[in-house]
Formats: sequence, structure tokens, C-alpha cells
Amino acid sequence: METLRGPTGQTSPSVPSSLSSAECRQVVVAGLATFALHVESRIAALIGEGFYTIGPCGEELTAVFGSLLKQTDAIALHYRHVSALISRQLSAGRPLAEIIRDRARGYVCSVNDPVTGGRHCAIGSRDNPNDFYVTSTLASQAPIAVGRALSVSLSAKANAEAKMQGQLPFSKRLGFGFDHWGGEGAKNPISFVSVGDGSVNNGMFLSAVNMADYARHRKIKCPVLFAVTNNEICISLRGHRWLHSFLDRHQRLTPVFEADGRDLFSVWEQTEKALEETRTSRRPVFLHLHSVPRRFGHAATDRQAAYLSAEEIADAEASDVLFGTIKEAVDAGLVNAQDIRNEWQIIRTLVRSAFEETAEEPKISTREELVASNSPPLFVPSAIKKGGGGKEKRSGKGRKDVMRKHMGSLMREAMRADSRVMYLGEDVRHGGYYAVTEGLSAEPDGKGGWSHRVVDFPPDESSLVGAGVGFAHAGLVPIVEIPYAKYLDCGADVFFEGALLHWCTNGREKIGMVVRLQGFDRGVFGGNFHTHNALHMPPGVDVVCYSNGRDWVRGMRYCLLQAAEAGRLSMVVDSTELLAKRHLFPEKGKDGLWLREYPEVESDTEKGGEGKNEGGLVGLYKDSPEGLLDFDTLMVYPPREGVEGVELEVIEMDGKEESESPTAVPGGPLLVVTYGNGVGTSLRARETLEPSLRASTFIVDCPYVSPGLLPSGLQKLFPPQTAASDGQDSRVVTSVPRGVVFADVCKEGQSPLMARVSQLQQAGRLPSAWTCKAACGSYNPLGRVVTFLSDADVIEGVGEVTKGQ
Ligand SMILES: Cc1ncc(C[n+]2csc(CCOP(=O)(O)OP(=O)(O)O)c2C)c(N)n1
Repeated sequence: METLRGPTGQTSPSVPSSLSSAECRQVVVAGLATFALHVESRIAALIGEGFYTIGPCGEELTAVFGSLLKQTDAIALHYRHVSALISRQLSAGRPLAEIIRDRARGYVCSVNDPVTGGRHCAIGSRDNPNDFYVTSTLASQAPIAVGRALSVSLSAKANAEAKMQGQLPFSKRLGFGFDHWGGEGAKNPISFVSVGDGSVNNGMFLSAVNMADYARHRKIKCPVLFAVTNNEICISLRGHRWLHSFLDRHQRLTPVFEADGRDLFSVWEQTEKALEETRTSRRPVFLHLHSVPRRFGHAATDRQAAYLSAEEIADAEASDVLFGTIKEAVDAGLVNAQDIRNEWQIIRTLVRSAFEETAEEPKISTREELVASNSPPLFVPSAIKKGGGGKEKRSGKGRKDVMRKHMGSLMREAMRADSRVMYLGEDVRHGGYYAVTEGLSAEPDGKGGWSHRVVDFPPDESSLVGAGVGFAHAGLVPIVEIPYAKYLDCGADVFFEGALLHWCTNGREKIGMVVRLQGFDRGVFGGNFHTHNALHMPPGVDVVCYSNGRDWVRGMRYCLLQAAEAGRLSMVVDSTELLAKRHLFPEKGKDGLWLREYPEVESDTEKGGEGKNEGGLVGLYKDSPEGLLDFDTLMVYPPREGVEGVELEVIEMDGKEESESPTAVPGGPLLVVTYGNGVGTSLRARETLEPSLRASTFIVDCPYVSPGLLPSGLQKLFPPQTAASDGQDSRVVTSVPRGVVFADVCKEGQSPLMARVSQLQQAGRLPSAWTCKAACGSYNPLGRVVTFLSDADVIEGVGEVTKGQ
């Protein structure tokens, strides 16, 4: 077996041949700037002008990473590795004064901070799309970095296919200014990610390393370099040389390069070798900088004296990496001592004036600007912009079938239209859970042509979701299937990281991806540990839950367009019960009421145009208003005299159907607002109501469940109470509802419809008679539906709101 590591503590005996004077000087300058910024950040905090003091003091030689990485490599840096970024920016030709000013903006939380716009102090940049943002949640950058590494060859292939189809390259689609990660111009790019030694214990890191090792084992290309700086301390917890033991065991699988983190020549030489190994082998590699001192504690607020002896503190303080580096460089004749002294004076002045200047800059002051940056603006397809109708309509009615068959057909349709669309999951190649993806990997010719686009991952949701985010960074449009809702809990951290990236980066990073969360509600199989009647709905994610196959197809098209054209992240939640549902009242016979026609759309080529698909998904869907279901639209099921054996008529409440004659209901209508399989439950409940109630009950399907946006359909349905009494702005319902039942399939206390209640109430739109019936606030026993929202719950809700009327 190959042994790539030298004995611990070994330093390079001589100057590495590739280290020039200019390069040495750049490392020293980046280190000095890092040190000066750190000192000034503490002064700023003391006088109340700075808000972040975590010290990159001891890690100055990570500047070498920035010097040796290519600009086309992707980086995601540990919070202490500031000098790596400074050096990288110097390599890109940015003036030092600008770099310093921008970093000072981070410390003082100025709105002009190019990384976060004043949201946090973090490493990243505005100029290079390959500098990825890293949050303060330890190691959460690691699974995403592995995802980026896995995406390189796929993205190159998909880009080539897109080009052959005459589509724009990915980078231009989402408006990135540079060649995007893994895109054209990048020769053998690698994904670089760095952490501290304590972070190695975090599940996110272990998950990332496992995925990278797994790829190596399967001979799948995964050019990721994990760099770890080891200061043998994790805030106050000592390292106990655990990292050495971890890497010793790891070396069997992955090459480990080691350098003394205080020694420039050693760090330069080993970093160069580690990069070369990653670039040429296209496999994961470790780089370990040991013996890094941690000077001046973890942060300004750290009480070092509570856990370190006075001697240890003094030792760390005396262990000045910069001083040693400069001495080594001067002795080797690489830099001139006086030059460096002068440089230090300049840097100190630049840093001081940068803080003085930027502390005066405005800070974030309104909630609105923060909320507005949760996710990129919606992409509005041209037909929806025009209000639909007219000759743009190109959708037709296809075969009637169950939801799961339509889902599979939609996947085929989208993947055929756009080479960027990838389907990632667990067990998805053979057909997946409930056979939704059956036959997909064998497409387009039945011979396995899409086996690289329908990808199975091991059952680790952190690396699966991380891969999705990494693929999205490469310009691909991943659909990430989570087999059962409960499993998203295991990948939740990466999911939340993805959700906040647009916000954190002030709109710079976009995650165009769709999570397909399988198994929500009434999945009797597996009890609570598969289906747990709760949803993660962080700001920045559009969560939708459709009630039938036709709506699912139209809604999923819309979500895919949002991912591909706007870079928005959405989550489409399926109800297991609905996947194969055919009948609404099976106890009465085979009514076929839940079979729906496939909403066909006509592609540009089929339309007989010039044979050139103008742009994948957008070319196929943009002019098909009837083929899409946007986030504002509600589906209303008006009262009928019995639904048995009759296809339910659906009225869209999105304003397009204004010509529909309003349905007058004496005494005012009763609304049941619901989503997902709550729609079928509510329709069943309505059938058992007494005739007068039945005749006035509208079932309202509101598939968009995230709290952020109040769908305009709901606003129309619930006009402001005063306006409604003037007869304003009503559509289907002509008078104020006499009562509303919110029938929620999520569990009590976590029900998204309660957020709607509060939004409507605050806007003065909620009538006084309302109730919310949710799934039971407990856990689901195996094989029983007793905890789910039931017909009886809805009936009880109707009784509550009509009592005494
Ligand atoms: C997931 C998570 N757990 C805990 C923390 C709190 N925390 C912040 S910094 C830090 C120390 C991390 O140690 P290490 O990775 O060695 O970094 P360094 O010593 O370079 O600061 C900890 C535990 C966190 N930010 N994220």
C-alpha cells in the first residue's frame, strides 16, 4: 500500500522548488492582513462596532491553499481560514485594500459586505462563483463539497448534451458571470473543503468522508480534498491526538498528506502534492496541517483561563506562525526583512482605516429586505405573465391513470426535454418506492441510457441531500427523492443549509433543486418511522403537497421551472395513500374518481417549429398555462348533488376563470381548506353532511403550504371583510363564508394551515367562525390510521363552525 505521509512533525529541509519569491511574499502578505484584521476585529467589538471575533490566529499559513488552488476549483473554507481566501483573491488580481475593506465589512456587519450583505461575518466572495459560502454550523459544508466533486463529470456530460440540443450553457442560464463550477473553462477542477480538527467528529463530516470513500470504492470520480487544520482544541475540549488516530485508520482508504502547520515550506510542499494527487487521481484525499497553535483563544468572549493553564496560554501566544514564517523566508532569501516591515505598516494602516470607514456604513434595518432575500424571485412563464388563454394554450388531455404512473411519465418528459434534470435517491434505479421511477434509468432507448442520470445513493440522507445541493451548484437540476418523510430528519442539517444559502449570500448562491419527499400521511406501512405527519418548512423553500396525479404533474413542472430558471428550492410532498388511489368511495364500488387525465403539453419540435428546442424545460412548458399549476392557484371542488361515479369538476381560483358564473349559496358558503390527501378525506366527509350543509360546502385544495407566501388564490377566496360586504373582489364565492374548517393532514402543533389562519386573521380576512382540525398530536402506530386526519374530524369541524347558526 502506498504511504504518502511523512513522520509527524517533519518539516521540509529546503525551499520547495515551486515556491518563488513572489509567491512567498503573497503568503506573508495574506497572513499579515489576516492577523491585522483579527486584532482590529477585537478592538471593534470592544467599542461596540464589531460583532465577530473568532480568531484566525495560528492558521495564517492556510494562505498557501489560496495560492495553490486554481480559480476554477471550488472552495468551502473553515471559518478560521481567512488567509486562504485573501491569498486566493490576491492571486485573482484583486487589490489588497479592497480585500481588506470587504472583510472589515463582514466584521462590522455592513450592508456592503459582498459575502452576506450584512447578515453574518463569513468567508466567501462576490467575484468568483467557485468560492462557496460556509455557515457557522460545523462541517455542514462537507457533504455539499462532496456533492460538487461528484457532479463534475456529470455536469460536463449534461452540458455537452445541452449544447448538442442547441441550449444555452448552464452558467448563462442562472445569470452567473463566470464559468460556473465544473463548467466550460475548468480543466480537471477539484472540490476543496476545509475544517478544524474538532469538526471532524461531526456527523456531517463523517457522512461526507464516507460518501467520498464509497465513491472511491465504487470507482466513481470524486475529486475532493479534505483539508484539516489541527490545533488540538475544540473551543475548550482538548484534541487528545484523536485526529491522528482518525487519519491513521483512514489512510487505508484515502491518501493522507501531512505538514507542520507552522512551517511554510512543509505546508507548501504537502499542499502541492495533495492537490496534484486529487487533480490527477480524481479521488478523495486528506491534507492534515498539524501543530497549529491557537493564539488568543477561540474568540474574544472565550474564557481561556477557565480551561488552560497560564503556561499553556503563554506558550500559544509565543508560538507566532507569522514570525517564524517571515524568519524562514528571510533566511532563505525569498523576501527582504525591510520590505516586509514596510508592508506591515501599510497593512496596519489599511486595516484601521477600513474599519473606521466601514463601521459608518449602513446596517440591515428592515425585516422586509431579509424576507425578500429568502429565495430568488419566481420565474414567471410567459403564458402565465400574459394571463393565459389564447393561442398559447397547448395542453391536451392524455391517458387516465393513477398518480404514481403520471409521476413516472412526468419524470420521463422532463428528463427528455432537459439534459440537466437528474434523479437522485435510494433504490430509485430499479423503480423506487411504489414503482414511481420504474423503467426510468433504462430510458431514453430502453437500454440504460439514463443510468448516469437516475442515481442510487447509500441510505445516508446527509450525503444524498448534499449531493443535490452540490449538483445544483454545478448547474444541474436535481430531483432528490427522500424515500420516507421521517428520513429527511437525518439529512435535515444539509437541507436547512440549502434553504438558507440564498438568504445568507444576499442572493448570490442559488439552489435550483426539487426535493421529492415521499410518504407523507396515511402511509400505514412503517408507522411513525416512515410517515410522521410533520414537515420541515424553513424560509427559502417552497413546500407543496398535491392531491391527485394531474395536479402533481402540473405542479411538479412548475417547481422544475423554478429550479431551472430561477434557482429556487422546492419540496414536493407526496401522500403514500394517493399514489395508487383509484376510487374515492371504494366501499360503494369502483367509482374511478381519483384517476386523472395526464395533462399533455406539446414540445417545440412536436409543434412543428424549427426543430430547435429553445431551452429544455422552459421551451417545453413556458407557453402552456394549462399544463402548469403555480403556487398561487387553488383548486376548488364546488358542492354537487353526490359525487358518486362523476368526475369531480374543478374550478381554478387563480383569476383566469373570471368568466365562471359565481355560485350563489344562500346563507353563505362553508369552506373546508385543505391539501394533499386531506382533499379526498374532506370530499368523503362532505358526502355524509346533511343536505343543506352539503349543498353549501366548498372543498378548497391549497397545495402551497409554506408559510412565507399567502397564495393569491386564498386572498381572493378570503377578501378583506369590509371589501367583501361591498361585493368587491369575489370570484366563486359571492358572500363572506359563514364558516371555515382548516383540515390539516399534518399533526397538531405543526400544522401549516394554522399559519394560514394567523395570516388571514392579521389581514382582517378571516370570518369569525373557523376551526382547525389537524392530525393527532402524537406518533403513528404501525398498521393503524387512528392518528391521521379522518372524515369524522372534518365533520366535527363543520359541526363546530355551524353550531348555533
Ligand atoms: C454543529 C455545531 N456544533 C457546535 C458548534 C459550536 N462550535 C463553534 S466553533 C467550535 C469549535 C470547533 O473546533 P474545530 O473544528 O477544531 O475548529 P477550530 O479549533 O479551528 O475553531 C464549536 C464546537 C457549532 N458551531 N456547530
